[in-house]
Amino acid sequence: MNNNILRIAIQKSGRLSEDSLKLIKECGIRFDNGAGKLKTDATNFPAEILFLRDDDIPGYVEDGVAHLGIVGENVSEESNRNVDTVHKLGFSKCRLSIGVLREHEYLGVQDLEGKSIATTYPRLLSQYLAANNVTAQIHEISGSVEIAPSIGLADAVCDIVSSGSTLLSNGLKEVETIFRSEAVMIASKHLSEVQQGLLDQLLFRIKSVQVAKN
Ligand code: PRT
Ligand code: ZN
Repeated sequence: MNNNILRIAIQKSGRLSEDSLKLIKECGIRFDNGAGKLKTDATNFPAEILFLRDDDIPGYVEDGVAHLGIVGENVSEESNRNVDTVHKLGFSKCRLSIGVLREHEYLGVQDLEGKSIATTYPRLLSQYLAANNVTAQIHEISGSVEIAPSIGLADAVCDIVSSGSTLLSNGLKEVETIFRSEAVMIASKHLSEVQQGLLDQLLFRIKSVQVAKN
């Protein structure tokens, strides 16, 4: 493998994609992002861009297949992969919250004792419950989490919230925020000296772009 280039993994298609591409371009890195491509070479910087599903990015970075990745902190933390979080990027802000049916009179986290909670974030949820001495049943499901309480599949949900309108339209209310997230840059723990130098250059450019915006 070429230890003199940086392979940067970003989300192929989703909420992070546009801002990830914009950030890379704002750093002055040029590349051809031909539609449908899974990998592209930068033309003026020793880098390659990989386009992946966000959930796969922490694992690729841990394994060193990619050297850098842009993902939500929620995905990186849930994955529990051994990577370095090198910079917070300020976009795709959201929170991981617990929601219960609107008519449920919720008095505090102890109300979750013995309840079932549907989520795609079992690790972050179990950490939160343990920290609060609550024992609840975690129902891991892969999507459409918010519908679970209204169809009797679970008493509560733990899912990503941004505006709150999805909770609302499913008859739920947000009762606890367990994690606040934004897009972050993660890096492999096994960078060559050249790659570390390239990362430093990139971080310098990212910070300059962020300062210029504030
Ligand atoms: O296909 P791939 O696996 O790559 O993408 P994905 O579908 O898993 O992820 P995607 O593109 O939906 O989200 C990528 C990242 O964006 C997430 O990991 C978060 O870090 C961040 N993000 C920011 C969000 C939201 N805002 C968000 N609102 N991720 C998901 N949502 C969903 C949430 O799951 C819920 O269904 O939007 C709904 C809630 O939104 P509101 O505005 O109604 O509260
Ligand atoms: Zn995903």
